[in-house]
This record gives sequence, C-alpha cells and structure tokens, in this order.
Amino acid sequence: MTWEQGQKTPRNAPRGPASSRRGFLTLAGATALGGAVGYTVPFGAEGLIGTALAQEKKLPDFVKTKDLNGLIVHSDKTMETKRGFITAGSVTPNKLLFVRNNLAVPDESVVANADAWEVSIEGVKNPRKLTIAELKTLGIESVAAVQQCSGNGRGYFTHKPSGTPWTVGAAGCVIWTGVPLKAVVAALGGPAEGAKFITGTGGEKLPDGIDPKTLIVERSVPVEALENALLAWEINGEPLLLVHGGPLRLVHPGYYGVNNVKWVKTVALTAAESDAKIQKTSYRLTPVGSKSQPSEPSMWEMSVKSYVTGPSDTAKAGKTVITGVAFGGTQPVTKVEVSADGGKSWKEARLVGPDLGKYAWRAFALQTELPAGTHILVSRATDASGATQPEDFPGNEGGYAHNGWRDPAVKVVIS
Ligand SMILES: Nc1nc2c(c(=O)[nH]1)N[C@H]1C(S)=C(S)[C@@H](COP(=O)(O)O)O[C@H]1N2
Ligand SMILES: [Mo]
Repeated sequence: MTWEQGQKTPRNAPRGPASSRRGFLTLAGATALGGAVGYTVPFGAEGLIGTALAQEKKLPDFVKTKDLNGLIVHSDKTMETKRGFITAGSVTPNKLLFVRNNLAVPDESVVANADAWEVSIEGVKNPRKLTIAELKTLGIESVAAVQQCSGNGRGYFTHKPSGTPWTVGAAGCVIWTGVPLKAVVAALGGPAEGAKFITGTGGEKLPDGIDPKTLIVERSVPVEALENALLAWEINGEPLLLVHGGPLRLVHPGYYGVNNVKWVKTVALTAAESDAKIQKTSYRLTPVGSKSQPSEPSMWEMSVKSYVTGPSDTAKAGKTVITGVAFGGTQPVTKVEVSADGGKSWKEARLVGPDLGKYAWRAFALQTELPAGTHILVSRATDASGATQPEDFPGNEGGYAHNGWRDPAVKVVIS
C-alpha cells in the first residue's frame, strides 16, 4: 500500500521520534479506505477507476485523451497521476498529466480551428488582438517546466482544507512550445507605462447569473515573469490538447500551475493585480482558520520539492532501485537524499537522465539493498539557492504549497 492512500496524515499529532511515527503510520493505514469519503464526487478511490467506470460516471469527452488506469479521478474536473505511474523519464506523457479545471472545458471546435484563436494583448503601446497564426510569425521557444497545482500535497494537511485532496500526483514535467511573450510585447511597441503585473484571462464560458469575478480564471504575476513567459500552442510535441488549455495557454515557468492560464483570451500588462476572486483571496498563504487577505503571499514561484515514486508497495528482498522526482521551482536541484528508514539516515541519490533546465524536474535514483521488513521511503531535495525541503510544512487555510519531506513517504513491505 502506498502512503498516499491514507489521505489525512495527522500533521498535528505529537512529533516525537520513532514511537509517534509508528502511531502515525497505523492511523494513515486505518484511514486508507476512507480516503474518498465525504468528497463530493464519490469515485475518487484509487484503483477503482477504469475506463468502464469512467464512462458510467459520464466523465467529459477530454478523458479520451487520458489513460484512466494511471489517474486517480477525484471528480470530472480533477484527476491526478497515480504515484506508481510517475516515470523516471524526464517528461510526463500527456495521457498521464494531471487535470485541474475550475469550469467546463470549452468546445472542441476551438482546437480544430487553432490558428484562428485570438488573444487580445493589452497594456502595451499598441494593443491589439492576434491570432495564433500571427503569433507564430513572431518567434518560437521551447521550455521544459514543472506544471504543479498549488494544492499538490493538500491531502496531507490535517485541518482538512477544502479543495481536492491531492497527494503527489498534481504535478508533471512538460515541454511547452510557443512564442515568448516578450517578443509579442516588443512587436506591439513594448509595455505601457506603469506595468507591474502580467494578467492572463481564461476563455471559458461563464455561467449566467453569477458575479463573473467570483468564477473567472484571471491570474496576475509580477511583471518580472515577462522574461520567461510563453504563449504556448504545443505540449510535449503535440498540438496543445484542449484539456490542457489548447489551443493557447499562458505559461510562466517556475510558477504554480494556477498562473498558467488555459484557453487564454487576454494577456494584459497591468498596474494592479486582477480583482477576480482567484487572485484576490484564493491561492494565498492564509493562517488556518482565518479569512484570506489580498495582502497575504500569492501562489507564485514554487519551492523545492521531491517525492519517491517507486518501489510503491511491495518488493523482494535484495537489490532495489528507489526512484523519484525532484524540482526547485525557479532553481535547479543540486542534491537529492533518500532515506529508507523514515528519515533517520540518508544517502545521496543520483540524478538520472537529461537535465532539461532549471524549471524541469530531475528524476533521481538510489541503487540499494533492502532486507525483508517494512521500510519508510522518503526523499529530500536541495536547490541551488541552498533551500532544502523542511520535514513538515506548516498548515495554511487553503492547503497550498506543501513541500514537507515526511508526509509523502512510501511504506514498502519487503519479503
Ligand atoms: N482557464 C483556466 N486556466 C487554468 C485553470 C482553469 O480552471 N481555467 N486551472 C488552473 C489550475 S488551478 C491549475 S493547477 C492548472 C492545471 O493545469 P492542467 O489541467 O493542464 O494540468 O491550470 C490552471 N489554469
Ligand atoms: Mo491548481
């Protein structure tokens, strides 16, 4: 059994050394079957979702581009990669990349007619609308970047934050291709006076009768992000899939997924942050039990993080390769340590495969021998700024930014 099946790790349980850690394992085991209870769409239990069941539950059409055996389906809008399907190759296949939609996905016709999609570029000297066909004449770049939901790891917080209880699978490493936003802004005369943020607006149809500001996906990031931002129309060498924002997506490498606005209709250089709810009060680091304030830190740049991906539940005694992934947000990963005894002793792992740049993740591996018994596998990454994952990440109201090394442990039984 993998650790992620016990979704609510008792973070606030006494943190004494070995004894309390054992208690904490038992408890997580005991909640394993209850992981999905209370969740609005009652088909989140890992292992139960096959294509047949998915069809029965009438999942949206986009699931035909997904491998549902490798995904935990939390709802028709939220699906995460199963830990055992996170591969040691550097890039996450499109069919296994997690999905997180706030609203219904636009109609398929928008990708069928991709070159005609228009994006309005505002807050520049000569604002105007551009089609993808026109964007393609202005430049091209590719970047490998971790695409991670701010709530990845939310399921480990014990205060039961509302929102999807993701464990480790709301992240992937993706190669985006498109035009640098910088080139587009330059072609339109450069930024207008006083630009402090880049504000992207999603192109979903909003339901009638509800204040659009409460639903619209409109995110602002500091204008410094212009240096690396991309308007992307390809994902991992394929035309950008509808479910991932096709035909056009704003991508900010190193930033949390929420800032990567799908079906982007407007990109504006603005003096202030958007006043949409998703910017103003959601996605803020708010103390547990408090109401979010626009002055609190927004989910922008990601922090250093890693987790073990295999072996996942049982293995034979003897030689074992412990694998996982590590990333540093805007910093390259410099070191990954692995422990097979829940963090008592550590060994440095080897970084595997090509280095796709500082925004990508690195797979890691530790070749070792594990005797018969139960082992608690954890990993801890350090980035080039010297930042290391903490043992525990403090709870916050929305359950964001979890990067503690202890909670995503894998319990493996070796026989
Ligand atoms: N237009 C739009 N963009 C969006 C969202 C959305 O619902 N609508 N969700 C955001 C969130 S919270 C995340 S984590 C990522 C998820 O991207 P993915 O579904 O391609 O993995 O998209 C972000 N961009
Ligand atoms: Mo997200």
